[in-house]
Amino acid sequence: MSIKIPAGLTDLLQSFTVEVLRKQPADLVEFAVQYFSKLQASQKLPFGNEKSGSGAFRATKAVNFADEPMQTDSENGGEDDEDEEFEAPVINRFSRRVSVCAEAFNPDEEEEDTEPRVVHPKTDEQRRRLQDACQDILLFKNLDQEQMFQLLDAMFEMHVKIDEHVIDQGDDGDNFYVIERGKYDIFVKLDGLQRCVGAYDNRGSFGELALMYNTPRAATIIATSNGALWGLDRATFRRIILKNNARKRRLYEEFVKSLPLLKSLELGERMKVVDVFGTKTYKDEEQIIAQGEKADCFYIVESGEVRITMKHKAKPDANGGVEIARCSRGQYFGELALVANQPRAASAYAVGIVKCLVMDVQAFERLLGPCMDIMKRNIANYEEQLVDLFGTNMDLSDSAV
Ligand code: 1OR
Ligand code: 1OR
Repeated sequence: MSIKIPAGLTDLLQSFTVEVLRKQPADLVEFAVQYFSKLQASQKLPFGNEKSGSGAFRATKAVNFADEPMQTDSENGGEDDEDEEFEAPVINRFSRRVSVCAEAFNPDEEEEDTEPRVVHPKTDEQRRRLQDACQDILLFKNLDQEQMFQLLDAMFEMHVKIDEHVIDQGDDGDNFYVIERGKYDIFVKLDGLQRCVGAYDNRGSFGELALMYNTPRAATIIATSNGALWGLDRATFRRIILKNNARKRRLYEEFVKSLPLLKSLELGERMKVVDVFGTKTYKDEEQIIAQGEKADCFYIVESGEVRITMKHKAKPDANGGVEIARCSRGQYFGELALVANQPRAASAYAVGIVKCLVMDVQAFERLLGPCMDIMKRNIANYEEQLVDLFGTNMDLSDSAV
């Protein structure tokens, strides 16, 4: 008669034995009680599969990925200094490192998610760097905490050498990439010629399009310095991001249909806009844009009001700048610097709580070309208003004090 060994028992006992050998406790039974109690508690945590329970707590405190209210530490059980030395073994449901078949996934089906997870174990230091790199990734902004932890678990570190091709246009999409550091040029073949159409400078992400839409790579990405990236496999990306995109499309379909700015886009193109934006929430008086800074995002107000202020050479003593405009639901701002390729012409502040849809410059250029006429007409308007407000005929690039 064969005796069935329960799944996980060997790993559990091995990890416990390693801890005993490492710590050499005087009271083995007491140590075992502590060890397994903490293990049980750590498995209720999002990072329970990772090395250290305490590291996981710190990491969740440091970063606020989701815009929806996150669990507080007290809800999580709070930080416990006694956990400092605790090594939670890798034994739970995340521990198998396997790939899943992405193409079978249908984001619209709310079926129970039973696929095995991809996990690349990381040190606390790696996880901190990863969280920093992912903090501003717009595609990750609307994820819930559990989805975010699954993404972080699945990501893997890559070092890139100058001149390396990270992606080649026309290839199948394997990974999505988040930039930790380094510069990367974007090349697109236009009329048979390879042209540099943009660049990433130590921030941002790329490689989402082939994975989202099952298309060949739309651009070539070449490192112009040595760099570091975090990769995310196609299957995990599709399982989490496509599901989230389906939800976003349901939530935002009516809103984007109502936006005058997007009226030149077909419905399918508007939905692609929804796919790539992230939402950000700002507190009363929080600065959204700072005049004079380099620009890499475009904003549409979903709720609340945004105050635009400008400091100008013509009125140097206006404290904090002159209020020049307000934007409310459905209106946009932050386009001027992207269109004119110049620093921000004005500052933007939240009036009360404000929620914005935010799009990065690459998506702005890729998707909003057909909306450029409307934006350019508005920009011409700014120049006229500038004369009225500041009594000068300087152009907008003179605005920074
Ligand atoms: P991907 O999976 O197709 C190449 O692999 C990646 O380059 C792509 O995802 C985007 O993440 C990124 N057009 C297409 N892809 C771009 C572009 C882009 N910029 C970055 N990527 N355009 C440039 C906009 C500045 C439009 C060019 C006509
Ligand atoms: P940005 O990327 O330069 C600041 O970042 C944003 O403020 C800018 O894009 C516009 O979207 C927005 N002049 C310049 N920028 C303006 C103005 C404006 N109004 C809103 N923004 N004027 C006000 C016109 C009613 C004219 C200046 C006096």
